[in-house]
Amino acid sequence: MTERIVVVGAALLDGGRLLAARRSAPPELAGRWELPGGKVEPGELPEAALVRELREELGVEAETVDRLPGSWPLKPPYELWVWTARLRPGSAAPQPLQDHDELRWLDPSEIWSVPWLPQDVPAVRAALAYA
Ligand code: 9L3
Ligand code: MG
Repeated sequence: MTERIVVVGAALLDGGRLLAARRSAPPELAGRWELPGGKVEPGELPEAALVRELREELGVEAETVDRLPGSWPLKPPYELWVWTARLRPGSAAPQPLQDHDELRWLDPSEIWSVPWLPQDVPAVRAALAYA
């Protein structure tokens, strides 16, 4: 079986800045920064999964905007699909509620100032074009 499992990630944008989230778990990923998100559950639409993950992980109400073309390999059987996203009016500000211990809104000039998960780097580069 080589079934792929889609992991959805958000390039959450606000005023030209991109939200980066530092993972606190699992230990092998802790300290690295990522686009927040997670696994799509069986029967779930990817965009709905992303809205759910952002609610669970960050406590925000968000909406997806555009899917970035392409997908990026993660540890098998996972692959990463990314959408640009924005906070809905009235959403709470993002907080690290689960799996993260720090959040940072990065200007395009600061994007490479944090150690991203290596597997997120190509997606972050693609997301920059939308910032
Ligand atoms: N992952 C990598 N980059 C990302 C995300 C959201 C996830 N931007 C990897 C980390 C885990 C797997 O995908 O190995 C599942 O993610 P999660 O459900 O632990 O967030
Ligand atoms: Mg996650």
